[in-house]
Amino acid sequence: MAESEAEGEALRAVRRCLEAFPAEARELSFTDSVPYLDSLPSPLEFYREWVCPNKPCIIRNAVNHWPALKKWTLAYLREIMNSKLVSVAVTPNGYADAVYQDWFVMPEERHMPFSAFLDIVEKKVTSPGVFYVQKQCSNLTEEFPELMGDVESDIPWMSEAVGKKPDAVNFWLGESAAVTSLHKDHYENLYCVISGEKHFLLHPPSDRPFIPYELYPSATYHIAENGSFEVVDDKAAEKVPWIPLDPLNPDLERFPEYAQAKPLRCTVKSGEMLYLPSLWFHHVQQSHGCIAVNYWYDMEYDLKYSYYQLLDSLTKAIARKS
Ligand SMILES: O=C(O)CCC(=O)C(=O)O
Repeated sequence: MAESEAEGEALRAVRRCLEAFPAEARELSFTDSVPYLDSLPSPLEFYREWVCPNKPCIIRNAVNHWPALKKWTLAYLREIMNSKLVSVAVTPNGYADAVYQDWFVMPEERHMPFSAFLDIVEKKVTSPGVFYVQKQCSNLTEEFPELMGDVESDIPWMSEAVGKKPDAVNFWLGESAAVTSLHKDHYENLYCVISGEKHFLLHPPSDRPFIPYELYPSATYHIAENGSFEVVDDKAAEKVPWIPLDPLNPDLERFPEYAQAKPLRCTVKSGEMLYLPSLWFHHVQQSHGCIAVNYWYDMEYDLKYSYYQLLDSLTKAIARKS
């Protein structure tokens, strides 16, 4: 066999393996829906049954003991936070950190009195754009320390299970039009809903061969004086690899491989906690005014991580050859 013929055959073999891999992984590890746990797990049990096999689950009544469950109405938050300045992500379309046209666009980060933000959420005033408190830099501890007494600074059984404290504790509150585009993180994520509902669409990391990435120049939304949004080039920033696909309305002509991917969907309700394992792709929607708190525990950079990196590299290499 000539060298190029042999290379072509090798390439096709790798492509076949990558196409078969997601179904094989799914059959071994995952059910068609996210399982529920009715009681809090012991740290060892949680590590063994969920973290180690990288499987999601929803824990019922996980945070019912938090005062936040009873106290955190919008009226209470208004009273406590009042006119304190907080960071709010503002976008024209509800998508912060997402592909728009041929850009990766980040939201305008507006510093505004919390009460003014609530006026918009409660529709007492109108303002152009979609508003979402979603700054993922431990904004609960950094910007909302007044609220920390109503939740916990970590999830004790998880801290024991993984042998560390969370890197970040985030607070999320926004309009129903605010959507988080499909992405993954290197965190073990415990996502707790205080009020309202969050709707997650999930893909295991093994679905990587079906999930497209492209490189985009980075930009930020800015609102002009007339209320219209412009996309401003972040000239100094490096290009960003991001997923151009909307899993709610996938463009299967452009991304035919995605037809083979099977998303898992789940809704997390007040008092429930989703364990979203590291490297799982997630797309998130919410009911209007939903309040949530999540804990990001850094993942272990172990062999599982290295295998994922290999899958990622092979998928990219094959995509370049298509
Ligand atoms: O709640 C959201 O909108 C997004 C949550 C998320 O992406 C995360 O916790 O990593």
